[in-house]
Amino acid sequence: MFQSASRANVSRPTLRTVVALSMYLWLVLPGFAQRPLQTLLVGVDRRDQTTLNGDWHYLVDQSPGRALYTANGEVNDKSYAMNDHPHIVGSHNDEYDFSAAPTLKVPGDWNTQVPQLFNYEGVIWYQRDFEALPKAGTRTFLHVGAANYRSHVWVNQKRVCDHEGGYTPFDCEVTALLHPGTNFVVIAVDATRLADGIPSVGIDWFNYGGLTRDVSLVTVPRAFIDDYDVHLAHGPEFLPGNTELSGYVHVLDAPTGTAVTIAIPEAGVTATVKTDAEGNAPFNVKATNLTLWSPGTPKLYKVTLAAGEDKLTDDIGFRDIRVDGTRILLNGKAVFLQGANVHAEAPVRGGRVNSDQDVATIFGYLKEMNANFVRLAHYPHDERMEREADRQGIMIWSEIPNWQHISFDKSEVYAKDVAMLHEMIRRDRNKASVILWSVSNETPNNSTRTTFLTNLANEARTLDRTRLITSALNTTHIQGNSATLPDPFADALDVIGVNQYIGWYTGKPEDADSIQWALPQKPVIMSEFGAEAKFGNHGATNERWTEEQQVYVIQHQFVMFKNIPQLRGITPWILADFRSPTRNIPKLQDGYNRKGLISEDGKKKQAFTLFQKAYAEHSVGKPE
Ligand code: GCB
Repeated sequence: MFQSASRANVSRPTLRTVVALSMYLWLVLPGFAQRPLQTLLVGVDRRDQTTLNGDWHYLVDQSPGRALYTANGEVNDKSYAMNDHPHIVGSHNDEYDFSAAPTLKVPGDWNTQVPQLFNYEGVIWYQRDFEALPKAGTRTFLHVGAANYRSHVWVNQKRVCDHEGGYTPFDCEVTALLHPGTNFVVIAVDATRLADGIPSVGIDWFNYGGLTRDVSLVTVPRAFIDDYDVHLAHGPEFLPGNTELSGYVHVLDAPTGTAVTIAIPEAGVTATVKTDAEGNAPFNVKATNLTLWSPGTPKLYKVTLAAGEDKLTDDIGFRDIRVDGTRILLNGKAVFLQGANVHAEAPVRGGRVNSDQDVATIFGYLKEMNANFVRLAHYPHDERMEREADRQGIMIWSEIPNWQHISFDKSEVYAKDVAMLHEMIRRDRNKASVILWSVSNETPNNSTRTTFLTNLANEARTLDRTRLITSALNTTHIQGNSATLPDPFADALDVIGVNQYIGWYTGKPEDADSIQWALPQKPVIMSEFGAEAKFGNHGATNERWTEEQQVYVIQHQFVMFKNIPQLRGITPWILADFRSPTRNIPKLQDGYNRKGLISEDGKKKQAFTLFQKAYAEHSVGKPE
């Protein structure tokens, strides 16, 4: 999240400066959110890139980060980042040799590539050479899809950026540092969990470390399109037949008045607008014959944006999502979200999701299950997920990793959250599939948290007025057969997510049948529920860890759901069993959270079929 420098030749603002700036902007200028804190390229996968995926040499930085951090915790610029060749007189390096070091595949977590690194949560240094032929009049960025959790990047011995946050992309400008021929990049990735990190130290998923997503070089003209937003105009109400598209194209470092063209040939759109003094070119255009995006018709249009020497084409769908009372309306029609939670862990292969194949496996399951919705838990996933959802017509809940206990009392944590929110929204705001931005999961109900998250929800709203804001809450109060949600943070949300595990963590499965929920008059998604079962473990419905009991718990949840009038969607926890080091019951868990409808090796439990049938029959919830 924190890019302390995106330009190699610009002095690096300190973390404190960025934090102070965010806090200032948060307090003084609530509408500042239109522009990000630092350069972050949008639509990178739509540009010509030089991939840096493949084999990178690596060194494990022992105990922990001995080479990376100085005694007072600063990043050491004179360490392995120098990539000095050993044993050369004057190099003072008898300690390391990247060229002889083993390699890791990028993208990829280190944990599942090297057995000795399976539980490693410290610093690893990555290095690779690359060829460059810099062209006059262009700029080059090093793009990192995600690296967990903190990254420090050097190109040809100069630090080009630092970033905090394991699930969002960052770009470091390297233009001034490249020379024709062989160059090199060193990235130190630190997977250490931080009390003031997002997420914080205690998580119920696997803390995969490393350069977990694609890495590439992106070359653009001097003035270039770094950000854009093309969406169906979003007025106070949905107007059937509305074909007005609006948004902006931002051209970085363009002179005022630079012409920007927006062309959508299939929708009869060609428009030219001009940039303002900030490089921003807002637009409003009428399309003809627009087919709106929906799960039934996931129509995407080729949208070509051009400014000066820059040009790119994206595939964008247009749709309207809003709340009306307790209903969620997609293109003016009430929808019920039939989904599942998904962690970014590749079923069958194991490890962090990073390829088309991993994504195809997950979407194969969702489609087979008859889902129209997915909650991407608990952090932004690989961009391929949103691309595939756009193509396949699956709606998305996307979340930043404010998971349970976060240091809500610290302004620097708020600043990290704001940056992370920007990165998530900026990357995916042109994906029709994303309908919900979630700002948290299961946070404690106190005023510090409520103020923090309310501000964050408002920040998300300022950034993107065309989507709904949600959070998963578990601050329910269940007594006898009455259940309430006395959580003031619900007031800040458009859609309320409720996590509850009646029949597994609390009470008996049958308790659910008679529970009456008194919930705010807003749309509600039952965002987590379920029970653990080991695939192939059979027994009575009251026997824990059996597939039969998992089904039984869910069947009683279904009874309860019929009694929640404002229920507008469900996402069982979770599509597939996933690694969680805290789940340690031998033979049953063995390091896995077993609430999956599918085992980690792709075997479907009985509960999968239960959802598949219920979703085919639309029997769980009905739009009004
Ligand atoms: C939850 C959390 C989720 C856990 C799940 C569980 O409430 O949101 O991250 O994995 O429960 O299995 O306990």
